[in-house]
Amino acid sequence: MASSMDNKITLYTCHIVRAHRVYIVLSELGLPFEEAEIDLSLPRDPSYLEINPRGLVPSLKYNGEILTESAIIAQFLADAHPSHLVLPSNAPDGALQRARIGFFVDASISKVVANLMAFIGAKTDAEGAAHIEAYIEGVVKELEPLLKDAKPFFGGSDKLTLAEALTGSFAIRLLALFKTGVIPSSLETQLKEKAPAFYTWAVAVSAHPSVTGIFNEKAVVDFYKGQIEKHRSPDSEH
Ligand SMILES: N[C@@H](CCC(=O)N[C@@H](CS)C(=O)NCC(=O)O)C(=O)O
Repeated sequence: MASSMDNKITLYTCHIVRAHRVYIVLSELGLPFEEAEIDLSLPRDPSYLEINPRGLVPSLKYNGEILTESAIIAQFLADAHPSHLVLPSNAPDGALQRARIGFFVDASISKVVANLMAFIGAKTDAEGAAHIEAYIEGVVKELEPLLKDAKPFFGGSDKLTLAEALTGSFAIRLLALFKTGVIPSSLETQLKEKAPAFYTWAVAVSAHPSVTGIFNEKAVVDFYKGQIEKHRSPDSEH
């Protein structure tokens, strides 16, 4: 087991949704780290491209080793520092818990979050409304059954798990977008009615200090508002 005393951690970041995953894990593990802010509005500096040739954030330097891809970084930290986030794979039920978390995260991103992103990128309000319908269907079919035993977190846990670390940054954005009317409030009403376990889970996740820690609601809401306006504009090339 790695000790936080031995490890120097630098997170290359810009406080966006994917990097937010790594903050949640670092916060839950109580690991000290340094931040290196990457300005995504500028071309990437060659020194950053040496760290991450794709030029994306987040990246992590851990004892001199570079890791990229938010889910891989989160999993690595959880594996290197065993905790309540996830059982070791060789513990009783460890492999099974990891498979369950993996399926939940995959379904969240590919069947649910993908529809929210499509809503944001839609060219017309009608197209946007169809993606919201698909979002609700995705939650009801894919996630609601997996959250029936949440207490309030995945798998009956009273602490955040790796499932929340990898999806909480999306949940808190969803709730912020309801609250501020960027997403039609009918989505919230429908989720409460059709997917109460998901809704209750999303509220609990979004209130957790490890999830709220770096979250700047105004910046996030302004960003998505701007994206929606840009895509819906008649001059949009997208
Ligand atoms: N699959 C990558 C995606 C990372 C990613 O797309 N990051 C975005 C910010 S959310 C980025 O760096 N964008 C900069 C660019 O595309 O130039 C991960 O999960 O780490």
